Amino acid sequence: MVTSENHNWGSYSMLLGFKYHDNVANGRDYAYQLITVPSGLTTVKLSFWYHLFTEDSVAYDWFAVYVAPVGGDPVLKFKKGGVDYPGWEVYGWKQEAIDISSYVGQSIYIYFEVANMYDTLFKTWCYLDDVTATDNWIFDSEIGLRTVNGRHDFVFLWSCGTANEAQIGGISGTHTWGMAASWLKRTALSLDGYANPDGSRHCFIGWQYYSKPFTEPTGKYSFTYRTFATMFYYYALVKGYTINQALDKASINYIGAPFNETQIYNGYDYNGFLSKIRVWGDGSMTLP
Ligand SMILES: [Ca+2]
Ligand SMILES: [Ca+2]
Repeated sequence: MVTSENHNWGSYSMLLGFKYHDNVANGRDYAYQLITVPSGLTTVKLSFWYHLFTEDSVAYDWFAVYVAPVGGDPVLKFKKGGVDYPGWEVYGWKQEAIDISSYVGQSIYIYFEVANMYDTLFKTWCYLDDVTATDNWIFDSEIGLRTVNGRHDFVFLWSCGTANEAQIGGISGTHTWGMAASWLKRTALSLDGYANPDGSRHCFIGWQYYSKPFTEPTGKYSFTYRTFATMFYYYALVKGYTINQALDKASINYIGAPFNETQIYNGYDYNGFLSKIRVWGDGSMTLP
């Protein structure tokens, strides 16, 4: 069922399983979607967010995801079970991404399933939200494995969701999460490094929620946000301005107002999400 009682983004999610239905021994509640993975792509990932509730043990009930090529057998791609009997566990929302690059050029069924096995005791159900299949994924944790500690002092990611405050990230040994932590290998950053530069000589710029398309006009003449971003780099790298000065100069010339008077700094609503550029760390630094 579609429900508004628990969701990750937006107002709704899909509820699978036996929350409102009597338990069925060896019952499987499922939903599926046929998609075609376009040929010519190299890295394609299926991403989804799930929130699993279970009263049962890992051996008896689970949430699982299968991929089945048309005319082929389903292949188990993800499985998450409960806790040891007599557990009662509420997991938070979690994102999972499955590599489906091997299905490029094929049509596949994607199955999401909640299984209640063997008996009618102890219910299990799962909410599912934000299912997407996209190419050219870059994972924060994979970046963290490939970046050298102390090497990256400035990073600007013009991409959705790269600077949501709850996702500034963290570092645990070689494992990192969040784009800022994965690139800069640090999380102690001013959360408004434009208004309050922290003097750390480390700066991460990203987008909270939705980023502006490069092709979108800024409102000044026929300039687009591509021009703004390009000229930011020109002022920062060629002219030797500080990050803040380069943001302001590009903003005045190609958006029509200082950076802190623009909607990309102050935020604009997109699909109910306050979206904006976030400057974390030291906006007063200059780039070598
Ligand atoms: Ca939703
Ligand atoms: Ca059960």
